[in-house]
Amino acid sequence: MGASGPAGPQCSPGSCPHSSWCNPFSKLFTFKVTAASRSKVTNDFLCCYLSKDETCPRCEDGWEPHGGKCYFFSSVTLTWNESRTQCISMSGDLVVINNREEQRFLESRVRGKMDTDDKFWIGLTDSKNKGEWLWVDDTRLDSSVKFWLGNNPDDWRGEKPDGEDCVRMGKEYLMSWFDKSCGTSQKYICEKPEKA
Ligand SMILES: [Ca+2]
Ligand SMILES: [Ca+2]
Repeated sequence: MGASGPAGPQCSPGSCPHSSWCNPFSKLFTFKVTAASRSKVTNDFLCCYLSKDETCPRCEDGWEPHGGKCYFFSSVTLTWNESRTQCISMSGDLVVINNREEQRFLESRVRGKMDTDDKFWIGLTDSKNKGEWLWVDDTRLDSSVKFWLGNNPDDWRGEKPDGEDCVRMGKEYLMSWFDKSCGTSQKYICEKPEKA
């Protein structure tokens, strides 16, 4: 729409009055059309819609959108705690895998990002109580939504005497979770909601 579009700061390049307006099917848009001045809202919507690729990214640079969430796949390695701190500093947290579809997406994405043996921390740990696997949002691991590989979790003590209390994912299968000593350095996956 550019120079011929409605005047006002909300239509300047690089801004959007409300990113939800970029979605003509969103409830907010429907609500605004009903509740506010129809012509103004339509203008704002058109402005936003026509330039949405530039002005309404769903995720920040470096984050990948999927299913209403944004995902960050690190290229550096950190311990599980350091990884979590890093995700939180970017307004997210380590990824919580809520269903099979999300696991499938993540598995397909890490596949192209792994060197020989590196894998990615996810937000699952039993460091509070051995054997009680909790996600970083404090939900308990659902027995119908788990993707351990082979005989994991095995709490192997060959590497560190306190065993393996954190979970990383990788390997080219849907079943791709391994418990691992939290103090080892791994790549990691952060998750946060799309921009409102
Ligand atoms: Ca999730
Ligand atoms: Ca293990």
